[in-house]
Amino acid sequence: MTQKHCILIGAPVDCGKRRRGCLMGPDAYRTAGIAEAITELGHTVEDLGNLAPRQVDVPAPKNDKVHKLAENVGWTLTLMEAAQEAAPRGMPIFMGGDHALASGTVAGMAAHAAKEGRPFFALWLDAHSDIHTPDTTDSGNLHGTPVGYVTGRDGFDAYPPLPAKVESRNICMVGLRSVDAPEHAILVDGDVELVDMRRIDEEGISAPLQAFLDRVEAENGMLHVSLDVDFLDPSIAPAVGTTVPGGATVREGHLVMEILSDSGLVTSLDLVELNPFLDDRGKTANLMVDLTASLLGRRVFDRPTRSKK
Ligand code: 5AB
Ligand code: MN
Ligand code: MN
Ligand code: MN
Repeated sequence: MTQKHCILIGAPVDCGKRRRGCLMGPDAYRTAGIAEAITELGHTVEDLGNLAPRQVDVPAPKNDKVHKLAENVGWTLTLMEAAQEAAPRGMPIFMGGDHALASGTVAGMAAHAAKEGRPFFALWLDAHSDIHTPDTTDSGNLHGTPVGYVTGRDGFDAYPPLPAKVESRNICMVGLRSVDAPEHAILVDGDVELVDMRRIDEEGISAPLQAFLDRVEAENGMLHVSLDVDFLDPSIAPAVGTTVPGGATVREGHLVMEILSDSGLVTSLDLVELNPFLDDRGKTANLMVDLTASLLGRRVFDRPTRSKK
């Protein structure tokens, strides 16, 4: 694959939910050798270290369950800016941190695409749809709301105005198996591309993914990938607070990354929800780094592996 300049951005966001530990994520990826793995593939790496949230004051949320609104808004501002700063220089890899960080990274990357005059697409690899708003969330955990924010849903008045709204038809969610009722209501009437686990069981993971990538390519789009640890089955990726059984296997995870890599379409990546406090001897951090390596071109063989007669 063509050489990339990868920009590692530590986003120790831990305010998107109540269970603590995701703030250790960026250092777990570093410990698992993310920079070395990328360099080994012939790319260059720059690590910007860990960022900190902007300090902001916000009005009290209407829904009093909402947890740490000001800190979430502060992180959104920081990361929206960081994404736009890094994107013109290379491929940003946001090392989370919980999924609340995607409010900033996705909004920032969408703003960058708009500046470039290119359509923006997002691939959401997750057990959950994360399309709540601060008004619809029952848990009050804002890591369940980034898709709601970036698609311009109402209820985000405390957040910065979106520089560029993400078109819901340009979002593909893969791995779905836990969707709350208010999210379900929005999704069934909407045009987000939905690939739930049943569809993966029946059709395999490559056909629906390839169909989405064909659209990105046809429109010369920029593609952001948001990889939530809970996309993967908890038996292979235990280091996450929101485990849902029946997730993607190791091979499905790698296959997605290999297909993405072959497409050459990915322009930015989130690695989110890793909680190293819950890990088993670094197993999940190592798997996330291996998946990142597959996305950046690591292969056993270049295809085809079968010898021609
Ligand atoms: B994650 C739930 N829908 O709103 C909620 O891990 C879970 O970033 C959200 O996908 C999970 O609390 C957020 C029940
Ligand atoms: Mn998520
Ligand atoms: Mn999730
Ligand atoms: Mn989670």
